[in-house]
Amino acid sequence: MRRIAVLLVMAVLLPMVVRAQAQMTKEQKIANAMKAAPASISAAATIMDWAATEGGQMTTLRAGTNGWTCLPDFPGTQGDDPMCVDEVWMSFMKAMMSKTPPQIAREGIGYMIASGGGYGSNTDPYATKAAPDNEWGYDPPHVMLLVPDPKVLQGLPTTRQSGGPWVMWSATPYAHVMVPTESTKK
Ligand SMILES: [Cu+2]
Repeated sequence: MRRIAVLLVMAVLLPMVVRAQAQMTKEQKIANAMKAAPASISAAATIMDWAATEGGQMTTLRAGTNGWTCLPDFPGTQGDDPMCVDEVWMSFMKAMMSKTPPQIAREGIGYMIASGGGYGSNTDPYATKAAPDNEWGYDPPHVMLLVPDPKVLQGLPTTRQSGGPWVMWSATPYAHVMVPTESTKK
């Protein structure tokens, strides 16, 4: 999920991002985004592209019909982790990008099951690189869950080392459950 967060601080790296994105054609971005979820979901999903500039608008690469939205890999970061998310997750991501509290109306589901995975902080949604205290590490392909009441997350593991589902960014308004679909080791 950290991919979204990284977008916020990409302004400094923007020239690099633009160059990297230019390497993927529109068709390649759509194909990449669709790898994030089972084909039964991504086939009819709306495919959006990341905003070209910080604070800019995401653009629609392909309109969909099933309420799901897929986004391609964010090229400025290590790994290959496109995502497909439902409406609850889309609203959560917009809240993150604007640093406002998320309004989570019901349980939300997001898929990042493309092989490849990514790297990020398990404690800081806005971290862009490793720091001694931010649990930087490998996030395997996973399904992500949002819950309306964060209290129900209490007692769940909060680190990747559990090997199974864990709560990412547990001490923040952006806490969510990560459910690995492959080994958490890399
Ligand atoms: Cu994720």
